[in-house]
Amino acid sequence: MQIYFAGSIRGGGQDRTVYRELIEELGRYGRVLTEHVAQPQDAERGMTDREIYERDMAWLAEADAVVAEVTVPSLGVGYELAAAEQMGKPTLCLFRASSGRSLSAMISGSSLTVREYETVAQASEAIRAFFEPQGASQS
Ligand code: 6K6
Repeated sequence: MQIYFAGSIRGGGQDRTVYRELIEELGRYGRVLTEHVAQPQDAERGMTDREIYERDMAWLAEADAVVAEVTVPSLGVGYELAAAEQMGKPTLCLFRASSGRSLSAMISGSSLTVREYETVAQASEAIRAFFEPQGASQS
């Protein structure tokens, strides 16, 4: 399972710690192609914007599933989500309502799966339900 994680970079990096925790959780279900989203200073080293775009779109095309943290609004994440929807990728959007922000209707009104969470434990449960829809009751 190859997982494309999307989260705001130039849109604002204030949720980077949350991204790191979500990426760690996603690692239980497959290989996360975009771990750099939590460490963008490493990602940008020596790469032009064109190279970043082409690499990320190639990874998106390769991915079996997409998980996006959408609390901090980001043009890049919105673009990736639209592309993922066009490509028919199973996609989960995670949103923290306690942020006081309103999620764009272009995301909440789309056919993408959107789940609200407050704690990382709740996000982990939403991720589990996304990857194991039959329920992991056989513990
Ligand atoms: C790093 C720091 C400032 O600019 C960068 C550029 N580096 C990027 N490296 C990797 N992926 C990127 C980069 N910029 C954007 N992306 C992709 O777009 C990621 O996959 C994110 O999910 C998304 C973030 O978009 P913005 O618009 O918030 O940057």
